[in-house]
Amino acid sequence: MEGSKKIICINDLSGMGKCSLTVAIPILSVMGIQSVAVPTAILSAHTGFPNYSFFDFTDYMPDYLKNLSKLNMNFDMIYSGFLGSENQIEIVLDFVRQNKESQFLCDPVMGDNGEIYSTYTDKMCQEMKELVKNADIITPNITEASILTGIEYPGENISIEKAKELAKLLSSLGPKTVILTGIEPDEKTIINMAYKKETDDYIICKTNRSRIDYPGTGDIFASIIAGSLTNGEDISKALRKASDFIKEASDITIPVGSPKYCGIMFEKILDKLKG
Ligand code: PXL
Repeated sequence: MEGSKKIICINDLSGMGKCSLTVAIPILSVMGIQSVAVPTAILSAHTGFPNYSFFDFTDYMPDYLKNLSKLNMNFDMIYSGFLGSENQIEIVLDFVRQNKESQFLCDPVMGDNGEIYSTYTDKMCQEMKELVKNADIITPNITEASILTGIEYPGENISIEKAKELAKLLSSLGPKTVILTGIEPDEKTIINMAYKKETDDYIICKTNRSRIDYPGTGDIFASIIAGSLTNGEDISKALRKASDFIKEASDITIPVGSPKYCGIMFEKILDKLKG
């Protein structure tokens, strides 16, 4: 009756940079899903650019979410990404608790390459753990996995055995499915791995690594996973789709020589996500 499937996308809107809402919206649309955008902050460009403006949307979020709820629509999934303040994480947590019938995919965007983002405080890390506890699916990289579990950052080039331990440890925090991203067992390979608590099984998706890692690819990855799972595809198919898409878009971007912060030219191959 309500038409297409719907995913609530809680993320920032960055004008330049191909990340967050500006990738989630086109990706979900081409996958036949309506994205219901909930901005967390509005930036002229993401924070990796030489300069940017930043408008924190936290104060507007409770009223925004209250009004969305009053519409009595059925939202298939809530998908959260970049969150900018303690208060914002609490607002998202409340919303998730009030909408238990929707799947919750939490991409705990907190850091990269062993570094926590400068906007993150200790209190925000605690709040993020609480959010993760309430998630059905999480998609951390190894930096985020180490922050969430409290283990020392082991670097990206961990063994598959170590990655399996880490994924299982993360699932003990609450989520039924953990997708650990960006495992680099050697220079040429990138592995995205899923652990399903219910069946105690691991799905390993290996891809040839691109020469350059671009910002925003984590958001593209999580958006494709959200769309694919909402469309009823299994985790193995979702992982393959997301990993291959990012590899292909990175490979067409590298020869162009654009600054890394401009992200990957995913628009050129968006149609591959159809059907
Ligand atoms: O996930 C990438 C991202 C999203 N949102 C903002 C960012 C970045 C990466 O730097 O700055 C605001």
